[in-house]
Amino acid sequence: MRRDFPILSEHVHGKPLVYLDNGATGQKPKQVIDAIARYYSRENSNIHRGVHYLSAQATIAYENARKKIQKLIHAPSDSEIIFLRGTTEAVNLVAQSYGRTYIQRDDEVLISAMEHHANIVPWQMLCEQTGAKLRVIPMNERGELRMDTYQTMLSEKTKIVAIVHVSNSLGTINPVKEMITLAHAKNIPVIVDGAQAVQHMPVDVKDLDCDFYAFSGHKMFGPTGVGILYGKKKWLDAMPPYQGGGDMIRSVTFEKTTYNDVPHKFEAGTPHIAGGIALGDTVDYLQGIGLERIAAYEKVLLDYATEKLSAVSGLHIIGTAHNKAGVISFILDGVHPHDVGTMLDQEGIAIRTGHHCKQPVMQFFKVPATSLVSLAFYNTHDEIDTLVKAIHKTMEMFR
Ligand code: 7TS
Repeated sequence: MRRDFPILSEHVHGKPLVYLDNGATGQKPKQVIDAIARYYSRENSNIHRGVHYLSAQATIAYENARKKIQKLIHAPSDSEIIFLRGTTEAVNLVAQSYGRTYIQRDDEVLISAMEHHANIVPWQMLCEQTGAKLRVIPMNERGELRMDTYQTMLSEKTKIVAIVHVSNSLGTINPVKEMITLAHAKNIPVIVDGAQAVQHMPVDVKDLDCDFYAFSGHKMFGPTGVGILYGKKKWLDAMPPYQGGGDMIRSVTFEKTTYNDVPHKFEAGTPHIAGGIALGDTVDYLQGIGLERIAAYEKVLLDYATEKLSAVSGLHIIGTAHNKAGVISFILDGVHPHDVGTMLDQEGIAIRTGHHCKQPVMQFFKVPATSLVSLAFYNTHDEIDTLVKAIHKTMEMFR
């Protein structure tokens, strides 16, 4: 499978690339790269307009991709799949469209202590606009949400729960299904940030029963600039448009505009057509491998990496949840994470260093930053060995 990814044969600073920054973005298989080239070479045309051949072909391809994404996450209908720019735009859409309609002064929005900035700031903005309050579900020192406290925080004031499925900085897999059941018992809708989940494990929105589910194409080995919001039709029908423009209307006069049906009501303007189509090819690719298989392999690799890294004296892993995805955040005694990143880069190893768009998580663990390894199914045991060797070399340099 590694041969499907042209970039994995690249060299960096004369060393074979070891790409361990998959949380930031995934690499692209040639099937996806070819899909983009094919679209621009042979199919390029605007969609949902024009009766000419190319426009009809592009529309069919785009709508087929929507159906593939629907099937990937087991959504009941393709009208519940909205093409957007990514997770960030999906959360902003729900915060503004649902939030401005249903959330008022003194209501509460519940998020968790391990959210990415993309699932914090849009809610903070909404709270500033409406006078609602942002409340934060705490976590323990392993990086697991405090479920007992969560239950006590759910009240008639709570108007939405926004939680991350898999944490990008700790790797924690949250018990989202249980959290959704608890919220629904009080009629509270839930949005799940699935940016770090869909590429690593099977996701079934019907089984989870979430009201909204957001994810990004680029993190699942697809193109940048395209992502998905799944929303239950009952909510999408009830919510006002997020942006106005072409494609989202049924009729326009200067006096009154009527809106298109979902999902088009939320898709104003010309979308990232090539990206959407290629995201369909990405889904084909992932399903060709099988997400169960991916999850099982990544678990083996995570256990191996955890064991090897834990054995390095002076290395401390941050985030040790029982149920974890392939993410390892760590600090090295006496070496700033930025220096770790720079030293590893010299060895051809790409990791993330910094606060990972999760400053509150770093504040909780009282560290300014960490080094972060995030795995994908194309990573190997040999690559973990190369990483561990480079970390030893780094520690010797700074001794
Ligand atoms: N939610 C989570 C859990 C994420 O990890 C990210 C991006 C986002 C939302 C935002 O996604 P976007 O595609 O809209 O930008 N996470 C990371 C990361 O871990 N390193 O760089 C970006």
